[in-house]
Amino acid sequence: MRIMILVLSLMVGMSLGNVPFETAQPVIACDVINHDGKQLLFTVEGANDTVYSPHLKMHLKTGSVIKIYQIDAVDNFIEDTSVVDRARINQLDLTCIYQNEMRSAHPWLITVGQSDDDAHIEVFVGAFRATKYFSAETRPYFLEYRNGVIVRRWTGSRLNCVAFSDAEYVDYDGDGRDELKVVEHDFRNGKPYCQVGYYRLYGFIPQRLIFNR
Ligand SMILES: [Ca+2]
Repeated sequence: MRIMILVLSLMVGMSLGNVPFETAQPVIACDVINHDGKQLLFTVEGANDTVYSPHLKMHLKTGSVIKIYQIDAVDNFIEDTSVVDRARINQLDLTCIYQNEMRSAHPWLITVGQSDDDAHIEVFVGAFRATKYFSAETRPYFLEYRNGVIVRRWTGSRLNCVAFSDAEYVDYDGDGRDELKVVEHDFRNGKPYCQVGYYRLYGFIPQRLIFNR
């Protein structure tokens, strides 16, 4: 249910009406979700900087704004929201229904899902910033889209590990609710290691349900 946008290319000739989706703002990451009979596209977009994660030893291209679009053409709905590609999105008729400036958080990843009993949409954003006690690294932002706005649920310095390189809402255990799958990175005895953890918010606190590696 998530599409990481890692390259900017291939979009020549693809357009949204007369305005190519890509040209208005560079799209860094996006995800699509079915919601209340509609389809919504969540994006991280806008020009910002490229940051370097000392723990992941990789560069991350960041955006400046979170936007939500309604996909208008009913007969154009995305059938499988897990495999939507960038070219497909550029062919859709989109109406921007919300945007939220997040430049200072340096967002580089977004994934959306439904992990509890209410109708609000869970939104997880990969941010990158320093905190009071830690130097700049990837930061988990658990947000929620409710009543037409994005609100903060839980933002913290880290989950189980120092950094994460990917995240995606998926229904891991098949119970109809999405868990947040996070690819996390840490050091053990001085050596880097990676694990995949599955999280869900209980109240306002993320709890790891299981990790499988
Ligand atoms: Ca589940």
